[in-house]
Amino acid sequence: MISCCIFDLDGVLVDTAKYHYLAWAALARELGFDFTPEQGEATKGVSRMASLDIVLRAGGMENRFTPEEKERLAAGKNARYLEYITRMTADEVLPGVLPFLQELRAAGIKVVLGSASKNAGVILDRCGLRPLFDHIVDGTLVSKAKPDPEVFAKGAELAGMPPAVCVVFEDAAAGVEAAARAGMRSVGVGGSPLLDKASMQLPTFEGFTFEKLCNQID
Ligand code: B16
Ligand code: MG
Repeated sequence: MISCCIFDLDGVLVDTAKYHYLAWAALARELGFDFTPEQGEATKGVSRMASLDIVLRAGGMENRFTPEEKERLAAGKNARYLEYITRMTADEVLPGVLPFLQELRAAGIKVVLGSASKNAGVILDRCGLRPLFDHIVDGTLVSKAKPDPEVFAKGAELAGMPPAVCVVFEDAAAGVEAAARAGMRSVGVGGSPLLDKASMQLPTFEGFTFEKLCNQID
């Protein structure tokens, strides 16, 4: 039985991964090195400070900065990221997402957000998605980053649902692992081979329905 669907945000409902990447790449350029899209893959789903460490490591600068300087670098990246996301519109919700969320709500399935992002609220408001969620758990409410299960465990708790009836939708390997550690099944969204541990794969939400979810998941 499935009674609760928990959605990651970046890369599942909206394609903000491209904005994260542009902002990290700009920071790397300021520091004097290139941060490639391939290197950017590793920042998906992980926290802001963990992403900064990935960027600095790519430039051989992992031991260069004090914790205070790192906070400043991360704040600079976030300011640039905010410039992108405060211009987002509902057009940037990924294809098929809206009808699927609406179908879940009409069927009485709990719809929960489980995102690592501290900017989730801005994105949900800009894209008009907030009213579709029963509960929102984001980076402002959790202290342990994915692959820790905290974000999904908290979402299920708020919804009053046991893990066995929850399904997590994720685009990042760290999120798929977090779902498994929370005792939940997961749907790997976007078709990356890095998601092979998910219970099922979903290249796109276009044409996807609750019935297909129930039939296709293990
Ligand atoms: P912020 P998700 C994650 O969001 C992103 O995938 C990841 O790239 C980012 O570093 C993290 O949020 C923190 O984001 O800097 O906005 O707090 O995929 O868990 O929705
Ligand atoms: Mg994501």
